[in-house]
Amino acid sequence: MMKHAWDSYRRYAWGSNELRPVSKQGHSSNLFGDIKGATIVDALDTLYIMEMFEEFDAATDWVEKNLDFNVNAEISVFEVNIRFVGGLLSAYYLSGKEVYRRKAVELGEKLLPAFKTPTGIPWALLNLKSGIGRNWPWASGGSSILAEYGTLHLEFMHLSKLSNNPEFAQKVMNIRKVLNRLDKPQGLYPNYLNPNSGQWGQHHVSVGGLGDSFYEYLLKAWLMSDKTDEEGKKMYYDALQAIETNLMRKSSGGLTYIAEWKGGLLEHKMGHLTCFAGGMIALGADGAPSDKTGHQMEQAAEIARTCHESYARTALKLGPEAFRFDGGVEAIATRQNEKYFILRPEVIETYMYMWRFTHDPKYREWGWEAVQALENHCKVEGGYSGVRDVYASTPNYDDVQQSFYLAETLKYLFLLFSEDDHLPFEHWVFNTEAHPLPVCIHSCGRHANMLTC
Ligand code: DMJ
Repeated sequence: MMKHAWDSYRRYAWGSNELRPVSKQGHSSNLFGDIKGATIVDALDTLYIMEMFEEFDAATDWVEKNLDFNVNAEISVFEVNIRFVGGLLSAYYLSGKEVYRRKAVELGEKLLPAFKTPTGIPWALLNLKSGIGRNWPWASGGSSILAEYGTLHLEFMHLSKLSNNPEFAQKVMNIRKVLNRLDKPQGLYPNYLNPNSGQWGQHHVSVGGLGDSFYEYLLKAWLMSDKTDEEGKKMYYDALQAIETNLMRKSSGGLTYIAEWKGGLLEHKMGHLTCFAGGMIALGADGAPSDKTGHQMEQAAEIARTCHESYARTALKLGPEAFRFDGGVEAIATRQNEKYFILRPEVIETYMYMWRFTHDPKYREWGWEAVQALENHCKVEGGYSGVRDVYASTPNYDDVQQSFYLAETLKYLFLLFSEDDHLPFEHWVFNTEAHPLPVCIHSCGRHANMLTC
């Protein structure tokens, strides 16, 4: 699958950000401004892990000659960080090639002006040439987004380590300081925070879009620090407790789901993005306070089951973007604009974590069902495409092969069917784009054929 996705990109869209697999041409979203090659950088570590070294070398050659951050264009700080900085860091730690360290630090430095706000909470958007930032025009009261400013921590800690420049780490530690000074409604973190006033915007809370990877990075910051970052640990387990109390519910049919919270009212909807939480809760269960390990493993397994149901209840056996638990339905999308599937990884990601922690064969069976569905309904001659309606009996292609399909979906599938000592969790944490970063950032050295700690 990786070979087909990569060869198709190489043949039809080399150097573009993404591939249009049906029309067989390049595709670029405005998330990356004029930066090019998102698929190449996002796929580097997957190629390496799958031992596709010829392809990895071609990608390295492209990065050396063509990857250029001197662009007069606005980028998404979050997307560029998780895909480009994260991808370059992993490529460096896996291969030891200096070019990746240099490019990661160069790009990190270009992102620093985003933090020039009265609170130090970064802007969502940044012009890489002028250093002028702003927020998404649609965000409540000019706010920055929790899942965006809260998903820089892992990469920025490594940037400080690799550059000997403490500024990166200071910037992300300050974000925590701002958050810890604020009152949290019911212990929850609203998705919107104004970077000028340091006050929350609308009280919307989500473990899916706009919130998701903030929670993931609290847990992983603690794990990546070799369990020395007590602040990250506390923030994660406190937040998870508030989520359990206020957002987690069980349907009458017995499916556990995580709803969205709007000023105290629940919207009984769960996004595909939220399905990553099964893996996150499993990953954190071992360190859970007050004998909650078993309870959290059960929650993780229940979320995995619910997300599997969201796939099983469709015609194509692929999950919708969001599914509901109201109006007489369970784990089914009811709105036309929530029926699409864009090759997202979160459900397979959760299967992979659950497999590693339980070795229950059902997780590999569910992963294999997803492989077959991808092969039957998303594979086209020119790569893999998302589909517009998972309930329609034949696929209507969206004609985009997302870069995260190569970075995440295919990597998590590969790891689901690999031995546990392949990137073991004691030594590696995955950033939110599935780029592995070594644990123990205090002293990274070269070990076996990989840079680790
Ligand atoms: C990826 O870019 C990351 O996983 C992010 O955290 C959420 N969205 C996509 C995949 O769905």
